[in-house]
Amino acid sequence: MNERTALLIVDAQNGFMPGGGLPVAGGDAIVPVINRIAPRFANVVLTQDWHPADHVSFAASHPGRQPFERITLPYGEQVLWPTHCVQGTHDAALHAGLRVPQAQLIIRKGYHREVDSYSAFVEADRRTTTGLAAWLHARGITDLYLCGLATDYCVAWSALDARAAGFAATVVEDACRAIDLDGSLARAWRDMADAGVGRIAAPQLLGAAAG
Ligand code: VGL
Ligand code: ZN
Repeated sequence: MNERTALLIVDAQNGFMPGGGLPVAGGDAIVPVINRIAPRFANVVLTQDWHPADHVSFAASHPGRQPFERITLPYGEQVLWPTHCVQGTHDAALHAGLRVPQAQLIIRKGYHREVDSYSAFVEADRRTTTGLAAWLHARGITDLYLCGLATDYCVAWSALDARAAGFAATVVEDACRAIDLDGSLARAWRDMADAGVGRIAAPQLLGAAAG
């Protein structure tokens, strides 16, 4: 891939793998797929969900509430999650099998106690930037390929915000896995299609980049 293209690896962390705090079914199956596609990219950026222990998105922070219930916060609806990806823990570490030594940037997100951040670009208040768009623009990057966890939350929100920030965006669908809560996966694919987010499978990407 050329210098204007980057691979964005979203939340490929222990917390979203089987055995993690918020396990995504088959989450670990994306690791070998990512390891196959990443060498094709000169520019690689990773994200890490990075929450304080008392984060507002945790059900445990709301007495009497259970994981996967919804509450209303000042910025809108929030799903309450099981405790996951607490700063500095093994749960928050990147999967040890990832092989992306050339990665240039790790964007951490979700570190403000009162605000969640599914998106790699803008927090859930839809105002606070992570700085990623400015970094990509400054590097002359115009095209993004996205992969990671979870398809219907952090990958989808990141892809939609990438489009809103003027980037071309394509999701590598077999390098992602979904949480799929109440139809969230179908809704995410529909929203992404409507926003002009492309969709490709790793073998096609590898074929297209061959030679
Ligand atoms: C995610 C829910 C909560 C994700 C992160 O990475 O998709 N989902 N925090
Ligand atoms: Zn989170």
